[in-house]
Amino acid sequence: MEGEKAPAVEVCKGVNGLDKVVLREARDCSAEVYLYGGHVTSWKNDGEELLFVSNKAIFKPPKAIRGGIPICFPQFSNFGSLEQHGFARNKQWSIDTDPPPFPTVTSSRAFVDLILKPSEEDLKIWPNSYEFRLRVTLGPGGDLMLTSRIRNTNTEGKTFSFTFAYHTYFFVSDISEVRVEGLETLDYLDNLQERKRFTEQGDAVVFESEVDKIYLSTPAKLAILDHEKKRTFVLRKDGLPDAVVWNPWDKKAKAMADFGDDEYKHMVCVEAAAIEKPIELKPNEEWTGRYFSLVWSFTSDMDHACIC
Ligand code: TA6
Repeated sequence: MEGEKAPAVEVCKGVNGLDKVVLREARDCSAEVYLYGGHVTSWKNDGEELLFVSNKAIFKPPKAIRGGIPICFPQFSNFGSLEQHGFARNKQWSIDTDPPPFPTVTSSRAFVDLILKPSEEDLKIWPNSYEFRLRVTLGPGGDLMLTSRIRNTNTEGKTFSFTFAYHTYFFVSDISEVRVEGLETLDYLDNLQERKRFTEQGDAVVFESEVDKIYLSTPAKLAILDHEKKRTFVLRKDGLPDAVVWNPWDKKAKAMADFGDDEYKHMVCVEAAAIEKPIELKPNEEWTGRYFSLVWSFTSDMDHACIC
């Protein structure tokens, strides 16, 4: 391999021998996706990690990997009778060798198509036939895009509905220096107050204690400012009207076995989601949920991002 350029797409073994796909682009940009959970666990620009994965994360089914981008499907949190956050994040996905044409033309070579379909066992838990296609693309500029296409393949005319989230864990330098912008004046459900509905009063979401909020009908663009690192994550989402903001803070951190006591200081979850209005699909209908993020550095005299 000496001197040879690393391939744009490489299937290899990861933690505990689990299959993963490594995507590479110029400028030392890369991403890693585990087939277990269809789970992105790394996204780097200029060799620097941008996603948080706990040092105590468990890479062993059936436990979901703590960090990266778990996919919540067909249920977000406990919005239903299934296990917390549904089952897609603890299922074995496979590489989709024959995906249907992709809606948008991509200039990137660094992408992978994964697919999840229910087994006979799964149908006993959630009696719906579906095809869940996930494309993970690492753009030439280091941006990361996840595109989910979920098709109802029920034969006996049955409609199904689901809720969904890309439960992204961003790596931040110091949570007390972080602001999430784009959610001001919006209504949210507070998971710490029996999901009572409130309106965001602040001009940004900041963190001084545990936060667990579901923002409703948000703009398609949001931003996460990490002042200490002088960088901004710009998120764009399609087909995902809501956004969840979560930081467990100290007590919840201590209560999670697969999370370090102080790790809450270095992560924030900002999740593109569809929760308030479940997605309903008739047989043969398909839903697309796209999530895109890029990162850029801002100069010290800027006190907020322009997410125009
Ligand atoms: O997205 C926020 C949230 O729903 C929180 O309520 C918290 O439970 C978090 O997800 C983590 O959930 P997990 O099942 O991964 O421990």
